[in-house]
Amino acid sequence: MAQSKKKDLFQDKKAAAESNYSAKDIEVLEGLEPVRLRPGMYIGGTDDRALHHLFAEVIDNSMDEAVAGHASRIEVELDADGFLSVMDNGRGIPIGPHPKFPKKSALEVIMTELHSGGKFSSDAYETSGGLHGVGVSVVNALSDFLEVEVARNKELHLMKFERGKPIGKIKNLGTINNRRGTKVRFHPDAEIFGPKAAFRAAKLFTMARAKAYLQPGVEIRWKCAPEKLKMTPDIPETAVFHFPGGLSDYLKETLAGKAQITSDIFSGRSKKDTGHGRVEWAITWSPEGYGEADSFVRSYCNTVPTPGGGTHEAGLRAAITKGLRAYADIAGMGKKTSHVTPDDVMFGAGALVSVFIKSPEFQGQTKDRLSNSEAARLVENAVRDPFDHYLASSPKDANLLLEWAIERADERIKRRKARDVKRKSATKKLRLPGKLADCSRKGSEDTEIFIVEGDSAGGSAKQARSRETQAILPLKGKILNVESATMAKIQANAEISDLCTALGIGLGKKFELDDLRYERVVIMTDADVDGAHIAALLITFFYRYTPGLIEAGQLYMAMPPLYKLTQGNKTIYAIDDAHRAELMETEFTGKGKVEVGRFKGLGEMNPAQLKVTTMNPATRTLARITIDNEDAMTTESLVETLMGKKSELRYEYIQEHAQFVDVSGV
Ligand code: 28F
Repeated sequence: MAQSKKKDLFQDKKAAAESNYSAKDIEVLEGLEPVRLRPGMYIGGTDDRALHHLFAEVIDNSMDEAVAGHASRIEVELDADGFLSVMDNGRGIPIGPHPKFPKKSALEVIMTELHSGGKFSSDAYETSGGLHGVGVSVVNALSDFLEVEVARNKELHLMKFERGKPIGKIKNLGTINNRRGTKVRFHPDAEIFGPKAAFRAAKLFTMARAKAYLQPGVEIRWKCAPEKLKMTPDIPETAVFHFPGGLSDYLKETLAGKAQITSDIFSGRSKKDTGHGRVEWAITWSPEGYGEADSFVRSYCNTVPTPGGGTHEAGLRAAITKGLRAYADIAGMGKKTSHVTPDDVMFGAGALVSVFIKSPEFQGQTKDRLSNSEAARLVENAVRDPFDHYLASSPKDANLLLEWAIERADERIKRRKARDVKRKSATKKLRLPGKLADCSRKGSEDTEIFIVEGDSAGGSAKQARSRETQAILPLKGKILNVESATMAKIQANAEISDLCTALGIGLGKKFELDDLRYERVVIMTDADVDGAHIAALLITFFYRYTPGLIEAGQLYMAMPPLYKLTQGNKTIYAIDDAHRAELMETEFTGKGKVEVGRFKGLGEMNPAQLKVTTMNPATRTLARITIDNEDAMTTESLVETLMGKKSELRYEYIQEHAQFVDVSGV
């Protein structure tokens, strides 16, 4: 969107705020604007992955028609000019007047209003993947051109859009006899995705094929212009995907002839629909691994991939682990399997699980993890009995699988012992930053590293710590703001490379939680504006380059006290104003004045005070940093707004939130 236009929008909103437009007008103003202003909020970014999310949104709507039994064929076509078409032979998007916007057709509303494809509000669909994302109106907003054809009641209708705005009215192109359904043809907007952005044939091909595995009844036809296949000659110009064997076929394709531990794949689908949804699964084990990975688990909800895993995967793991343990007990191997964990059982597994449930909830930074707890029960209950039968009916396979899991457990324990020794010896070899005061404990269990602001605080922290389990890394001033820095700049930054060396970790894809040299990473900065800024810079760094550390719940903030309260020979500490008020009420008798001292910074505290208030696990409080999975898109956007380059977003954020700042207490 042109810069000037963006300012206009702000001016309009500001003007609106000042000249009290009614909310209705602002509502009308917005329409799809928020989508173009912050695409990251809706499709997780504007990179290649986000671009292909547009295709997912469109085909998911066709898949919903197929899963609901109204469509049997979907056609996907990538043209030489970069336009992508998806067509189904379903009922066709309704084109009558929309109940809420009588002047507009249902089609126009669904294409131009956010979240208007609301399939849950109607009983048109039992389950829907389409609303897992954000709906086709988002695709419309982010396309410089989009046209939709609806063949319904033997009439063909056409409507065109540019960047989400209708170009003319819906057109009736007359009678059509041999066709029904919906076709969407669109081109991603270079203003959003950049001039070089283009759909990749290989990715579209793989995504379309996966959909066919997930809905055995549907046939998906692929067509691609030869110009789009230059980079990937192994992708054909045309193909037909139709897999009656469902996930079992999918898994066979993935295995591509790999050796298996058991004689065959264990697969199935839930029998009766208990009203809680239905499940399909396929699992086998291979000693060859899957490329880089030891195991291969792919899960889906209403045909939508859930790369972040979730409760359905947990249900599968539970059923397999409990089933194998139960078999071991019956076979008199219970003792030998007591140390076997679900990770050991799933090591080498190639597993697919696909659930169909009514109201899926997704979590994770890109909303790609299923969080419905009923999905775990649904899958475990569906898989457990058939798995018990599978094991009982082929004891040879069952024993092979059991031995496999026991070997994995033994190996894991050996590896952990070796790693602990390596860690300690590596510390000697590893060029650790000189300023790191490391802890003496061998293993990482229950050890922690305090990242401390400034040398003076670092000094008293080194005296206050427990040498056996607590390491101190003093930082000089503010670290680089990674939100607006290139990877090259980040890798060249001395403070950040010292931090990574001390933690023993790599960045981004190189990050392995197992490499972490401590169990907890604690940010310990002054409780003032500078300290807060340094903490924000560090948290931004960890969020962007080692999110796994936060998701594992291993990043913390120390909570140094703001106040020291003394009455006679009683001294206690308060971490903030509210805590001080509470302690004044509950901890002191009426007799004698209570001295209130305020700590300006960590350096002001003597080691004994720092230890008891902030570092000693027995007496301190730590705040664990978490990503708000409920609405992680907000986290994504908030980090971008507060730490990113687009100052106008910060301006708007401060404007919107300024009124909540309490200036009285300054
Ligand atoms: C290429 C993309 O989007 N296909 C679609 C339908 C069919 C219906 C529908 C869609 C909003 C609230 C229902 C028709 N008749 N392909 C597609 N096919 N949306 S999107 O309805 C959306 C309404 O609930 C449809 C009867 N019921 C539903």
